[in-house]
Amino acid sequence: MENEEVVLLDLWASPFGMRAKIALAEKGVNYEHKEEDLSNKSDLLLKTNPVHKQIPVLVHNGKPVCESLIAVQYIDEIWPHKPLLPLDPYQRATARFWADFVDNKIYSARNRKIWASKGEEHEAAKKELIDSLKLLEGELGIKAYFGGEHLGYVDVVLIPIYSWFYTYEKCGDFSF
Ligand SMILES: N[C@@H](CCC(=O)N[C@@H](CS)C(=O)NCC(=O)O)C(=O)O
Repeated sequence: MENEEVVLLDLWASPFGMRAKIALAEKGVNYEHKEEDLSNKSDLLLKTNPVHKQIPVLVHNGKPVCESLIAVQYIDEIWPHKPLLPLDPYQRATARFWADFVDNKIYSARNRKIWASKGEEHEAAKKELIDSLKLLEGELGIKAYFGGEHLGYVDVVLIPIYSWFYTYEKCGDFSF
Protein backbone atom coordinates (compact mmCIF):
# COMPACT_ATOMS: atom_id res chain seq x y z
CA MET A 1 0.00 0.00 0.00
CA GLU A 2 3.01 2.30 0.58
CA ASN A 3 3.75 2.88 -3.11
CA GLU A 4 0.17 3.57 -4.06
CA GLU A 5 -0.86 7.02 -5.16
CA VAL A 6 -4.47 7.60 -4.15
CA VAL A 7 -6.18 10.94 -4.67
CA LEU A 8 -9.83 11.76 -4.03
CA LEU A 9 -11.45 14.71 -5.77
CA ASP A 10 -14.28 15.62 -3.46
CA LEU A 11 -16.54 18.25 -1.96
CA TRP A 12 -16.94 18.12 1.80
CA ALA A 13 -20.76 18.22 1.75
CA SER A 14 -21.23 15.58 -0.93
CA PRO A 15 -22.93 12.34 0.18
CA PHE A 16 -21.42 10.72 -2.92
CA GLY A 17 -17.89 11.75 -1.96
CA MET A 18 -18.60 10.52 1.56
CA ARG A 19 -19.18 7.00 0.21
CA ALA A 20 -15.63 6.89 -1.14
CA LYS A 21 -14.26 8.38 2.10
CA ILE A 22 -16.02 5.76 4.24
CA ALA A 23 -14.76 2.92 2.02
CA LEU A 24 -11.18 4.25 2.09
CA ALA A 25 -11.36 4.69 5.88
CA GLU A 26 -12.71 1.15 6.34
CA LYS A 27 -9.79 -0.22 4.33
CA GLY A 28 -7.26 2.03 6.09
CA VAL A 29 -6.05 3.52 2.80
CA ASN A 30 -4.05 6.75 2.98
CA TYR A 31 -5.01 9.21 0.31
CA GLU A 32 -4.70 12.81 -0.71
CA HIS A 33 -7.95 14.72 -0.46
CA LYS A 34 -8.51 17.46 -3.04
CA GLU A 35 -11.44 19.74 -2.36
CA GLU A 36 -13.18 20.95 -5.51
CA ASP A 37 -14.92 24.26 -6.08
CA LEU A 38 -17.82 23.12 -8.26
CA SER A 39 -18.44 26.67 -9.49
CA ASN A 40 -14.88 26.68 -10.83
CA LYS A 41 -13.98 23.07 -11.58
CA SER A 42 -10.29 22.22 -11.64
CA ASP A 43 -8.49 21.06 -14.79
CA LEU A 44 -7.85 17.80 -12.96
CA LEU A 45 -11.58 17.20 -12.43
CA LEU A 46 -12.41 18.05 -16.06
CA LYS A 47 -9.61 15.77 -17.24
CA THR A 48 -10.43 12.82 -14.97
CA ASN A 49 -14.22 12.96 -15.32
CA PRO A 50 -14.79 14.52 -18.76
CA VAL A 51 -18.17 12.81 -19.16
CA HIS A 52 -20.05 13.95 -16.04
CA LYS A 53 -17.57 16.55 -14.68
CA GLN A 54 -18.70 15.57 -11.17
CA ILE A 55 -17.04 14.61 -7.93
CA PRO A 56 -16.15 12.17 -6.48
CA VAL A 57 -13.29 10.95 -8.64
CA LEU A 58 -10.88 8.45 -7.19
CA VAL A 59 -7.51 8.65 -8.93
CA HIS A 60 -5.50 5.51 -8.26
CA ASN A 61 -1.92 5.54 -9.57
CA GLY A 62 -2.99 8.12 -12.15
CA LYS A 63 -6.08 6.20 -13.29
CA PRO A 64 -9.46 7.85 -12.60
CA VAL A 65 -12.49 5.96 -11.33
CA CYS A 66 -15.75 7.94 -11.57
CA GLU A 67 -19.20 7.44 -10.01
CA SER A 68 -19.39 6.77 -6.28
CA LEU A 69 -20.95 3.28 -6.52
CA ILE A 70 -18.23 2.20 -8.93
CA ALA A 71 -15.48 3.83 -6.84
CA VAL A 72 -16.61 1.94 -3.71
CA GLN A 73 -16.65 -1.37 -5.62
CA TYR A 74 -13.19 -0.58 -7.03
CA ILE A 75 -11.82 0.21 -3.56
CA ASP A 76 -13.24 -3.11 -2.35
CA GLU A 77 -11.54 -5.01 -5.17
CA ILE A 78 -8.14 -3.31 -4.92
CA TRP A 79 -7.96 -3.56 -1.12
CA PRO A 80 -9.85 -6.81 -0.52
CA HIS A 81 -9.32 -7.10 3.24
CA LYS A 82 -12.43 -6.31 5.31
CA PRO A 83 -14.66 -6.98 2.26
CA LEU A 84 -17.63 -4.68 1.77
CA LEU A 85 -19.36 -6.75 -0.90
CA PRO A 86 -20.20 -10.36 -0.03
CA LEU A 87 -18.03 -13.04 -1.65
CA ASP A 88 -20.99 -15.09 -2.89
CA PRO A 89 -22.01 -13.95 -6.43
CA TYR A 90 -25.74 -14.03 -5.68
CA GLN A 91 -25.33 -12.03 -2.49
CA ARG A 92 -23.09 -9.58 -4.38
CA ALA A 93 -25.81 -9.14 -7.00
CA THR A 94 -28.36 -8.58 -4.22
CA ALA A 95 -26.17 -5.95 -2.54
CA ARG A 96 -25.76 -4.16 -5.90
CA PHE A 97 -29.53 -4.26 -6.38
CA TRP A 98 -30.14 -2.51 -3.04
CA ALA A 99 -27.40 0.03 -3.67
CA ASP A 100 -29.08 0.89 -6.96
CA PHE A 101 -32.40 1.08 -5.09
CA VAL A 102 -30.88 3.64 -2.67
CA ASP A 103 -29.81 5.86 -5.57
CA ASN A 104 -33.05 5.52 -7.51
CA LYS A 105 -35.64 5.52 -4.73
CA ILE A 106 -34.16 7.12 -1.61
CA TYR A 107 -31.89 9.76 -3.07
CA SER A 108 -33.54 10.39 -6.40
CA ALA A 109 -34.25 13.73 -7.98
CA ARG A 110 -37.92 12.76 -7.62
CA ASN A 111 -37.59 12.91 -3.86
CA ARG A 112 -36.77 16.61 -3.99
CA LYS A 113 -40.52 16.93 -4.57
CA ILE A 114 -40.79 16.45 -0.82
CA TRP A 115 -39.73 20.04 -0.38
CA ALA A 116 -40.39 21.38 -3.85
CA SER A 117 -44.05 20.47 -4.30
CA LYS A 118 -47.39 21.00 -2.64
CA GLY A 119 -50.74 19.23 -2.21
CA GLU A 120 -51.28 15.84 -3.83
CA GLU A 121 -47.86 15.75 -5.44
CA HIS A 122 -46.25 16.40 -2.06
CA GLU A 123 -48.30 13.67 -0.36
CA ALA A 124 -47.45 11.19 -3.12
CA ALA A 125 -43.72 11.99 -2.81
CA LYS A 126 -43.86 11.48 0.97
CA LYS A 127 -45.64 8.15 0.56
CA GLU A 128 -43.17 6.95 -2.05
CA LEU A 129 -40.19 7.75 0.16
CA ILE A 130 -41.72 6.09 3.23
CA ASP A 131 -42.65 2.99 1.20
CA SER A 132 -39.09 2.77 -0.14
CA LEU A 133 -37.63 3.10 3.37
CA LYS A 134 -39.95 0.34 4.57
CA LEU A 135 -38.69 -1.93 1.80
CA LEU A 136 -35.11 -1.18 2.84
CA GLU A 137 -35.99 -1.85 6.46
CA GLY A 138 -37.44 -5.21 5.43
CA GLU A 139 -34.17 -6.06 3.68
CA LEU A 140 -32.16 -5.06 6.78
CA GLY A 141 -34.36 -7.25 8.97
CA ILE A 142 -32.79 -7.97 12.35
CA LYS A 143 -29.23 -7.67 11.05
CA ALA A 144 -26.97 -5.01 12.59
CA TYR A 145 -25.84 -3.92 9.11
CA PHE A 146 -26.91 -4.69 5.57
CA GLY A 147 -23.52 -6.40 5.42
CA GLY A 148 -24.54 -8.68 8.32
CA GLU A 149 -22.37 -8.29 11.40
CA HIS A 150 -20.08 -5.80 9.67
CA LEU A 151 -20.45 -2.67 7.61
CA GLY A 152 -21.13 -3.67 4.00
CA TYR A 153 -21.51 -2.13 0.57
CA VAL A 154 -25.17 -1.12 1.00
CA ASP A 155 -24.36 0.51 4.37
CA VAL A 156 -21.57 2.56 2.80
CA VAL A 157 -23.92 3.64 0.00
CA LEU A 158 -26.86 4.49 2.29
CA ILE A 159 -25.28 6.07 5.39
CA PRO A 160 -24.24 9.41 3.77
CA ILE A 161 -27.78 9.91 2.48
CA TYR A 162 -28.89 9.99 6.10
CA SER A 163 -27.44 13.49 6.35
CA TRP A 164 -30.22 14.60 3.96
CA PHE A 165 -33.03 13.35 6.19
CA TYR A 166 -32.84 16.57 8.23
CA THR A 167 -33.40 18.55 5.02
CA TYR A 168 -36.35 16.34 4.07
CA GLU A 169 -37.94 17.01 7.47
CA LYS A 170 -37.04 20.67 7.79
CA CYS A 171 -37.98 21.76 4.28
CA GLY A 172 -40.64 19.20 3.49
CA ASP A 173 -43.18 19.39 6.33
CA PHE A 174 -42.32 15.79 6.87
CA SER A 175 -41.43 13.54 9.78
CA PHE A 176 -39.71 10.21 9.69
N1 LIG B 1 -23.97 9.68 -9.67
C1 LIG B 1 -22.86 10.45 -9.16
C2 LIG B 1 -23.40 11.73 -8.55
C3 LIG B 1 -22.26 12.66 -8.15
C4 LIG B 1 -22.77 14.08 -7.94
O1 LIG B 1 -23.98 14.39 -8.07
N2 LIG B 1 -21.82 14.98 -7.61
C5 LIG B 1 -22.18 16.36 -7.46
C6 LIG B 1 -21.77 16.88 -6.08
S1 LIG B 1 -22.72 16.14 -4.80
C7 LIG B 1 -21.38 17.20 -8.48
O2 LIG B 1 -20.23 16.97 -8.72
N3 LIG B 1 -22.06 18.20 -9.05
C8 LIG B 1 -21.45 19.10 -9.98
C9 LIG B 1 -22.13 19.11 -11.31
O3 LIG B 1 -23.03 18.29 -11.56
O4 LIG B 1 -21.77 19.96 -12.14
C10 LIG B 1 -22.07 9.60 -8.17
O5 LIG B 1 -22.68 8.70 -7.55
O6 LIG B 1 -20.85 9.80 -8.02
